[in-house]
Amino acid sequence: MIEASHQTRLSCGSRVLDFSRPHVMGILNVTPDSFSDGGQHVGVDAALRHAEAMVTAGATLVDVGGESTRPGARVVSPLEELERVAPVVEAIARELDVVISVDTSTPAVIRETARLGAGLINDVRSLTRDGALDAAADTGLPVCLMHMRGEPADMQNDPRYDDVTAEVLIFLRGRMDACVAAGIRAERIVLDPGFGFAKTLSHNLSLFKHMERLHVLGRPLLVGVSRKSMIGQALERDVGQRLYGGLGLAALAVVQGAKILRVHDVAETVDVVRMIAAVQAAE
Ligand code: 8Y4
Repeated sequence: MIEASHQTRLSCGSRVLDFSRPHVMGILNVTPDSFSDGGQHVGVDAALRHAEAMVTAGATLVDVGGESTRPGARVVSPLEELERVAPVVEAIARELDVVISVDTSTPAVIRETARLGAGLINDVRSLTRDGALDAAADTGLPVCLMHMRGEPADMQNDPRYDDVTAEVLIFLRGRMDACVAAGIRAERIVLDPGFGFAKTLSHNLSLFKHMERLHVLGRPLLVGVSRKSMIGQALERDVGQRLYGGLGLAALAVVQGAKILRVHDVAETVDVVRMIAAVQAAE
């Protein structure tokens, strides 16, 4: 296995992640129109209970998102996004021992959730919105930079690459440079290939196969493939039948040195991670 990075700890506000082992990040959607969770975690109480169940199952991060990135999803104003996410972040920070990741591209949400106890900014737009770099820099929190082209609404319109992994690498290096220029030190950055974002099935498979090339950037990798259409397309499975495919990919990602797995199915993924660790710890 390729060693991901020599740095083994990431400071996430009041908590620290130890990257001598991989971590499982549980997905917590707080969007009323979220297709996978059907909007059932809209209430703060329901969201908190779901977060608690994921922490009990072994998640060391929960990713709270209030804006759907699904093509055709309604545009959400910054205030509406904040009203969905903030009470959930506040409740989790008060009740649970977990790193709260906030899935947002919105400067006001970055600033306010950091104040309420967030530990990581997870931006599928890699801090490209006006004011997002400065907002993230001011929080002092780590950021996850993800590869995407265009916007969620149009990203799947005929995406083309000569060498998808090389182009993702160049993009991520560029966003790292932009972060460093804005005062976000490289030590605060997590990188993500962005599976399913502006990529065909062949792009996703090739990028997955060659993911280890991204270790040249020297930062921990986050991988999000849980229930995604790349599994559906490769196996011809509806969204409810993608667990085993996703667990296979989770194992492959860990073997390739990924340090955070963003998943819906926390308990199952934690078993995969622990099983790999048991083998790797053997003589
Ligand atoms: C079924 C379930 C089908 C989920 C599609 C989906 C990533 C991410 C998303 C990712 C990081 C999603 C917020 C898309 N994906 N953040 N966010 N990396 N860092 N789709 O891969 O889960 S949302």
